[in-house]
Amino acid sequence: MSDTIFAALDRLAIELPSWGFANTGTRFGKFIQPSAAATIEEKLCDAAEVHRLMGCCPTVAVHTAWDFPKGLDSAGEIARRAESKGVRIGSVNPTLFQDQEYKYGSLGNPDPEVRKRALDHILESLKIARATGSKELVLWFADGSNYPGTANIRHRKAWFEEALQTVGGMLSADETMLVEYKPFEPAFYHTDIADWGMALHFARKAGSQARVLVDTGHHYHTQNIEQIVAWLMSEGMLGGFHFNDRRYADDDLTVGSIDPYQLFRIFYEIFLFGWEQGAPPEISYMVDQSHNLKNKIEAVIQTVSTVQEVVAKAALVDYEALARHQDRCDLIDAEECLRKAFRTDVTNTIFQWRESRNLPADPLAAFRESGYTARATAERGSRNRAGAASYVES
Ligand code: PSV
Ligand code: MN
Repeated sequence: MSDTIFAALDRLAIELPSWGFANTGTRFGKFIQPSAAATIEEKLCDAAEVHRLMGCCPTVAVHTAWDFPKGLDSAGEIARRAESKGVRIGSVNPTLFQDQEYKYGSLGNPDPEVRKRALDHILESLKIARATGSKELVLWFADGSNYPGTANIRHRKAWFEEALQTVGGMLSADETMLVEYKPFEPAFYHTDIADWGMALHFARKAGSQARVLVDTGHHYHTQNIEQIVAWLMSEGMLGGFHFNDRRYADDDLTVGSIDPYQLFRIFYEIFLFGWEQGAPPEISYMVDQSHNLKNKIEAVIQTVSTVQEVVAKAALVDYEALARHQDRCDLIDAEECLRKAFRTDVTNTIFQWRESRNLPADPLAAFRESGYTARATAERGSRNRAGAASYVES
């Protein structure tokens, strides 16, 4: 058992989002944490602290407008700072949703000037990716409309196709572009890339370097996410994940906090595919969560630990026996292969793996003992409190 789990954990790398360490909020407001990061420097420090404790988070996803306000000019320096802290810049996410110009969309905007601006921003993000050593662009669009009849859905589709083809055509063989989908929010009537079928369509149009990104929070209730994962893998089109959990919609809750079995079923499909192919598929695993109430770094440690637990369990499924049971339609025996693995307590084996890799067995306890939050509060607290309209000490 431990060899299987050790091998699975050795292979697992999880990218952390820079925005997961900053004070973010809901549309009803922000609750300020005095220790939260505000600058890219601080976000990199926080991510590096998680990597120091977990050993499996070597890269940090960045959002162009939030992390590179000076654009390309600061990119090389930011990459060097990341490396000096022991991490690297990972996926670059163009920010195509907050500027006033994007009120009616970015690549789907009826105004050709705005579409050009959005495309230029993606191309600038590609240059930033290259200057930081990143090989991945992750594209999420807030484009859509709120009322029937207000947008020409087909024209917008064509504008997306054209722009994504342009970006895809500029990528070299070692670069990828992942297209993310989301059924609604901020648009409430139609969304230009609303589901995995639309994302797959655009990724195919964009050429050989494009794939689909599955954000686990971006699905309707009861959607069978693992089936989407299985289909995308069988088409060679699954590029990556944004991990988080949801109860109602895109809630950005800690992955596995609501439905750990669903996360397990996703990894089961991935391991089954890898077992059949003789090698694990190449997939980027990224976290996309912003915690408003939990201590941000602790929540990220909890997140990464949860993914490790679920991966360890999925690795334990007896895939040979399972395949036999599936062929014979032995339903109970087949299902029990999953249930048995999911029930297995992998805690101690994960602790042993960490110790064997010179990592703290209990990273959450190690983080709390480190005094990091107190130091960050001392350094950042007065600025963070001053930046908040009203601040209540907890
Ligand atoms: C949108 O909800 C999303 O999932 C996209 O990945 C964004 O880049 C990210 O969240 C941060 O807002
Ligand atoms: Mn996402």
